[in-house]
Amino acid sequence: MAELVLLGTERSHFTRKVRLLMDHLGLDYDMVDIGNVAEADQSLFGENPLMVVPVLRAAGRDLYDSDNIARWLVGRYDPDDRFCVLASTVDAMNLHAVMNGMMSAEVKLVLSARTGLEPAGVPYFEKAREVLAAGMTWLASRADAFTPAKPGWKEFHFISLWDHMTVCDLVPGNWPDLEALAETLRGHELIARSAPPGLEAHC
Ligand SMILES: N[C@@H](CCC(=O)N[C@@H](CS)C(=O)NCC(=O)O)C(=O)O
Repeated sequence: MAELVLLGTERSHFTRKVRLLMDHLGLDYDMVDIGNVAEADQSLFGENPLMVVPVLRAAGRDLYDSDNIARWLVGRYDPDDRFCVLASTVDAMNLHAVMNGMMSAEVKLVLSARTGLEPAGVPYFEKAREVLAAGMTWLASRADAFTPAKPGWKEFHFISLWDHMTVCDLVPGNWPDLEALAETLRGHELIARSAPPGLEAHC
């Protein structure tokens, strides 16, 4: 086993943003696919009491939460923060907050359906769909904030969100600027490498 072990799944968007960072940092790591993230078995998640992935196993410790993991990796392996993980402008922080929130809204919709709770028509889940639509409008109006020719943390975050929404058929409507952004990002070999299973069928 490598010194760094990432617990996650091939489809998990929160895991993918960390994988993209690790791949771009050139880190040697093993990925352990934990299977169904809807399981209520804490031992699957490196004993993370929140029972979510990703979890990074490093130096004998388990580290929880994608953003914590990214910050830890930068502190240890990339002091110059080449991929702008630590960007702290209001615009950068809002961008990440919105993308994280959209990813969480997706998790609600996907896992409710997976665990037998049909989301259609339930106001709580309808709000999650509204969040995806409003978030998409918000992101589309800021498409020029992304630099697809030189991907960094915000582009890793965006493609993780977008590809997952695509695979899960959750993209509300047409977003030409964001689709073009995603296409350019997918053209980078290091990004294409971690594409979620099933994406080919949509592209
Ligand atoms: N804030 C967490 C969110 C992680 C998360 O929600 N992961 C999803 C998979 S993409 C999960 O494991 N969900 C299981 C559940 O909600 O029961 C992070 O950034 O790591």
